[in-house]
Amino acid sequence: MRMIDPELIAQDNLQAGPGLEADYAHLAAQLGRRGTQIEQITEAVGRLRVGLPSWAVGTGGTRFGRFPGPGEPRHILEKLEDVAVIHQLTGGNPSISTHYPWDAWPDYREVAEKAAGLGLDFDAVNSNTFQDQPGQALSYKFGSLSHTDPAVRQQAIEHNLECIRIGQELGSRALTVWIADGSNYPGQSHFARAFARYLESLKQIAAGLPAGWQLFIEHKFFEPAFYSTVLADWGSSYIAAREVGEPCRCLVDLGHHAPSVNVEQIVSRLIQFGKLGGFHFNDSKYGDDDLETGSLNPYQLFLVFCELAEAGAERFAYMIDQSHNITDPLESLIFSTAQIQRAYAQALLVDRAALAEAQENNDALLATQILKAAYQTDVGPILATARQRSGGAIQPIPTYRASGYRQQVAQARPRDQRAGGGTG
Ligand SMILES: [Mn+2]
Repeated sequence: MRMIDPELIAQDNLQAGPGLEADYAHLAAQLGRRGTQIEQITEAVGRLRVGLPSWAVGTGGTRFGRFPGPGEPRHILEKLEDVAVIHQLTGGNPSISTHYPWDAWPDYREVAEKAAGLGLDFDAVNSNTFQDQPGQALSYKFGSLSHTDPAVRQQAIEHNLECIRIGQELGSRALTVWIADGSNYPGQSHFARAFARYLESLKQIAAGLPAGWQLFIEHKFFEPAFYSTVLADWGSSYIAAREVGEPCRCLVDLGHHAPSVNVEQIVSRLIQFGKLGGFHFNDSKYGDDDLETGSLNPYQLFLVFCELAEAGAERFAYMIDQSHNITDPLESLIFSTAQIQRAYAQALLVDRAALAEAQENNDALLATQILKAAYQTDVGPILATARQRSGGAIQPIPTYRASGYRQQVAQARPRDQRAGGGTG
């Protein structure tokens, strides 16, 4: 089932095609003179899978308020439709990451069948122990997996095991655990004892993983706890992943570090010691702003991809984790997907032999110029060609707007104030 008329995409591509062909040929010649085969880059971009979270297709919000947009999906089946539209246009977003209990549904076979019919599969399942649900026996006000009360910890562990069971029905192969546990005041929490309780809980969750599954953990340095968080930084995350063992890997969310932290170096460390699991992409200026990836700091995104590309980027799991407050979420996700693909293509253009030589010779200026030469190449024709070859749109946002999809779903989906999202 296709959500946007393929004829519209074909017509738009027919208009934009001749210009793209000329631009692509020009870029191919330019890269050829540098010894780079454009086709290898285009194929690699076409293979990159960028997962979308179910919570990002609704309007997010801030702690001050939320301004719902028209036609927001009201449940998981409608979220699948929105993700399918994005994938149809980009060719790069074949999977969805679901979240429980937000995406709870009476029959998960129905969800799996709907996804299969739309050509989608399931990324990591996400648990939620950062808020209390109606009817929940014990509260997470003072923590979940690291709570002082073993009964609260057990409840949080069982919720994660339930998420794994749902994931098995859907065909997921990973569980992502983000905890909000931490403290607001010095002295409130014993750092070591809280971390020990967290590790013990995590080991029990890992023991419940089916064969071949991964357990992703995601650090965050503050919020909602404002003095300390249990899994504050990449070092804590690495230690936890090592303690828990083989299936456990670290996720890096770009917004979960203090401003100016060298995220690309963190990525390098985690790769070097075998514990990078993947990414949550977004962008920020101040904190966990969850703005569109690459909207503020595309050079950082490029530098991150330089590390990923060197290690073989296709080994890792990628997902966008954003909150869209004033835009059409589908447009924001299309935009971010292209930014991610752009950073990857640019990173593949780095002359690695020349860079290694400059590094060995301590030629600082040449080394940084080599990176700039790749970053300053306009790889737009590569991205558009990869999209077109996958059946997507050369210009996905104009085609999306022309399709009238948002107007259609605004009619079909009466407003529900409860829908939406936003997580760590
Ligand atoms: Mn995240």
